[in-house]
Amino acid sequence: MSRKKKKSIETDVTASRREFLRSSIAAGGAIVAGSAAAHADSDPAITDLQEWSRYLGDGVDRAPYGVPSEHEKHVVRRYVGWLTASVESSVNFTPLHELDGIITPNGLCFERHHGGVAEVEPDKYRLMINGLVEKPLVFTLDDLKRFPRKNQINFLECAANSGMEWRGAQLNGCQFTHGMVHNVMYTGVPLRYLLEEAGLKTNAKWIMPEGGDASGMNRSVPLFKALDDCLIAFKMNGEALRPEQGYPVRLVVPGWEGNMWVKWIRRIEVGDEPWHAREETSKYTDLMANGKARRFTWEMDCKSVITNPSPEAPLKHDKGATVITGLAWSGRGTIPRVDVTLDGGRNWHAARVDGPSLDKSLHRFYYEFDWNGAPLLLQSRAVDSTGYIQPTKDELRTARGENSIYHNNGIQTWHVKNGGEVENVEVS
Ligand SMILES: Nc1nc2c(c(=O)[nH]1)N[C@H]1C(S)=C(S)[C@@H](COP(=O)(O)O)O[C@H]1N2
Ligand SMILES: [Mo]
Repeated sequence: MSRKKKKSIETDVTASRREFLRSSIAAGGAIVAGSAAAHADSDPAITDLQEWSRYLGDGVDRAPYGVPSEHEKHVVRRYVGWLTASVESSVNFTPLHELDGIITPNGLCFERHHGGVAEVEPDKYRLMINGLVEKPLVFTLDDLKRFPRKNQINFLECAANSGMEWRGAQLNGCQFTHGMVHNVMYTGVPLRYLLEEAGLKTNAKWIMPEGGDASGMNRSVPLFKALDDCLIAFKMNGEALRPEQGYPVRLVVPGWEGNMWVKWIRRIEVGDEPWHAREETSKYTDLMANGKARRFTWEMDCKSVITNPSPEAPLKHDKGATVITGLAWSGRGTIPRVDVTLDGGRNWHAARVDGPSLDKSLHRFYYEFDWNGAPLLLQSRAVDSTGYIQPTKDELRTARGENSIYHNNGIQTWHVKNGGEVENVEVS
C-alpha cells in the first residue's frame, strides 16, 4: 500500500470517529469516558506481563471439536426440577441472557422431549410417506440428500414458553420465563418436493408427521402449510442436527408452535381430515375461562423480551451509558418495530432492530440510554409486519382467562432496583 493511500485511510477513520461521537451525543447516547479512562500506570492487567503472553499456547491438536472458553462454563441449558415428573419427558431452557445476535448456538438450543432423546442410527434411518398418495415411498438419508435443498433461518418456540407466568410473575430469570425458543439456520429439502414425488391424491388435505422416538409423537398439519414453507431438515447451523434436536432428520414448520416440529421423523401419513392426536386434544389446546378450548392455535403470536438486563443478568455499573437488548419474533412475518419503556409503560422509546430481519426468525433489538441509577420498570413491546401489537398480560387474561398454559405472548416487566439487581414483576 502506498504511503499516500494509508494516510488518507487514517484521515477517514478519524473523521468517521468524530462523526460517530457527534451523532451519539446528538442522539442522547452517553459516552463511557468515565469508566473507560486509562489507569495505564496502576492497572496490573496492563503493567504486568500476563501468563498467556509468556508461554506458548496449546497447539491445533487441542480440541478437534471446539468447545467454549472455560470462563463460559456457566453458559448452559438449565432445567427446573419441580416442573416435570421425569427428565425424559421434560424441558430445558436456552440461556437467552448470555447470547447476542439472532442465532442460537447448537449446544445451547433448548430441548423438549416427551420420551427422551432417540439415538437413531443414520444407516437405518427411513422416512415413509403413505396414505392418500399415488405411490407410497420410503426414503433413506442419502435419498433425501438427492433432492434440491433450501436454507432457512427460523425460530422454534414451544407453545408452553412463558406458560408458568399466566397467573403472575413466577420464575425469576429470562432463561426460565422465555427460554423455550431457539433460532437456527436449517438446511433441508422442502417437504413439498417429497409429497409431489409421492403424488398427492385429490382429496388430500392434511398430513400427520410421526416421530421415531419412544413417544412416537404426532401432529396433524394442514396440507397448505406442508406445501408452503415446511422443510425436512438434516442440518442445523451448518452441521448435522444434534441428537436432542432430532438427528438425523426433523420437520421444520416455520412460525408454528414447536410441538409440530416432529423430531426423528419416520413417517408422514397423508389424509383428508385431522387425526385429533393426543398432542392436539388433551395437550396444546388452550382452555378458556368459559370452559371451551381453542384448538389448532398453530401460529406463534408476536412476542418480545428484554434479555439484558434481566434477573440473571443484573446491571453491574451504578449509572451512565447502558445498553438494553432483547429479542422479538412473530410466527406471521418480520418485526419492523420494537419499543422499550423504562417506566412501566408511561413513556415508550423506539428501539433499534439490528442484524437480519428475516421472516419467522428472531430479531435482535437494542436501546442505548444514559441511566441515572434510579430504579426502572423495563418492558419491550414488539409490532409485527401484519401490524399486530404485542399485548399486555392483562389484555391476554381478559381475552382468554387464566386456565391456559400455552401461547402467553404478553409484555414482560423487569424491575431494576437500586444497585442494579433485577426482579420479575408485573405492573397493572
Ligand atoms: N418426535 C418428537 N418430536 C418432538 C417432540 C417430541 O417429544 N418427540 N417434542 C416437540 C415439542 S413439544 C417441542 S417444543 C419441540 C422442541 O424442539 P427442540 O427439542 O429442538 O427444542 O420439538 C417437538 N418435536
Ligand atoms: Mo412444546
